[in-house]
Formats: sequence, C-alpha cells, structure tokens
Amino acid sequence: MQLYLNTSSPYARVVRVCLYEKELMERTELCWCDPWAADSELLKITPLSRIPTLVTEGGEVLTESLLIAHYLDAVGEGAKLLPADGLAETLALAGLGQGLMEAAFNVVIGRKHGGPDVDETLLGNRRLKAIERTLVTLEAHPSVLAGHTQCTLGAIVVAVALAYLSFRLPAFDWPNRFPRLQAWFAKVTECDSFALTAFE
Ligand SMILES: N[C@@H](CCC(=O)N[C@@H](CS)C(=O)NCC(=O)O)C(=O)O
Repeated sequence: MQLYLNTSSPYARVVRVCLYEKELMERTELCWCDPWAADSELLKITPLSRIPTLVTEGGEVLTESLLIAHYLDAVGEGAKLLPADGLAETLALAGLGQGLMEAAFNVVIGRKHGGPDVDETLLGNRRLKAIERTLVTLEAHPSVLAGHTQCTLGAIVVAVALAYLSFRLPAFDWPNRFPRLQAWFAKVTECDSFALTAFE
C-alpha cells in the first residue's frame, strides 16, 4: 500500500496511528507530499488533491481518513478499531473528534489565507465556538469519565484532534483548562503509535 501524507495533517496522522495499531506499517510505503502543490504525484491519483490518500494493494484509491481507517481495520491485525461491542460509543467519540479536528483545521487554514480577521466572520466565529463547546463536552464525556482509553477509532480521532489543537492553536490551552480530558489524553497517547507520529 502507499499512503500519501505530510507531517502536519491531523487527518493523515489518524491514518498513520491506525496503520501502527493494525500492524500494517511494514506493508505501507509513506509518500510525503504537499497536497496544495499544483503539480504533484498526488494529483495524478486523486482529483481531490487531499491527504490522506491510500492506494491499496489492489490499486484502489481511498480518500477520507475515517473511510481509510475502516478499511485498515478490516485488513489489518490486532484489536479492532471499531469493536462490535460498544460500536455506537466508538462512533460517537469519532464524530466528536472529527468535528473538533475539522473546526480546528478550518480556523488554521482560514487564518493562513484570510488573516486573523477571519475569526470575526460568521463562519470563523462559529468554528471557534464549536471548538470550545466540544472541549467542554469531552471533559464530561462518559468515555472520558469512565477512563475508556483503549485505542478505538473514537479515542484515536479525539486524541489526534487534541494534539492538533496543542500544535496549531495553543491559545486554547485545553490541557490546563480540562484536567480530566488531559488525564484521558495522556493515557490514550502512551502507545508507540502516537510517539512515532508526532506533528512536525
Ligand atoms: N475529510 C478529510 C479531510 C482531508 C483534508 O482536508 N486534508 C487536508 C490536509 S490536512 C488537505 O489535503 N488539504 C488540501 C486541499 O484541501 O486542497 C479527511 O478526513 O481525510
């Protein structure tokens, strides 16, 4: 398989963590790329020019981090990322994590291309508020309170989204403001798959 990625994409990091968790790294070539480049290898395989993009051993081109994770869960080894037992809980957490990631990513991209005033626009303001509300929700989330820290897709996506917030939007200062979430995050990210995929 080939995975197209860069070192700062939270979506690509989710897929990398899944590759480690499913013991698929040795079967995967990492193709580092710039998705924003007009003329790239990535553009030759997907018209969307977005990462992560995974080319399977059978030559299918998969996009969308959660769909790729679903595929890796089916073809890899080890514990299930989407265990049948507690599936709804896992998917609920994955949805919160993906939404948090999208809101954070859009704030970052919005500022990069539109400057800091973007935060004052209707959309910019909605994203910032969504981040804050999601952090509050996660701090009191049943999975967090119950200390469910096994590496399901839900835990992976939320943990990567939180790491991305610390990386790109540190002013949220979530680790100091949400101590239960911080303790949960510390446990989830203890495994090698997180240490080996740090943002750069
Ligand atoms: N919903 C997608 C989002 C992927 C995405 O937005 N990737 C960014 C990098 S973090 C990208 O490739 N952007 C380039 C573009 O939008 O043209 C997923 O979950 O994989």
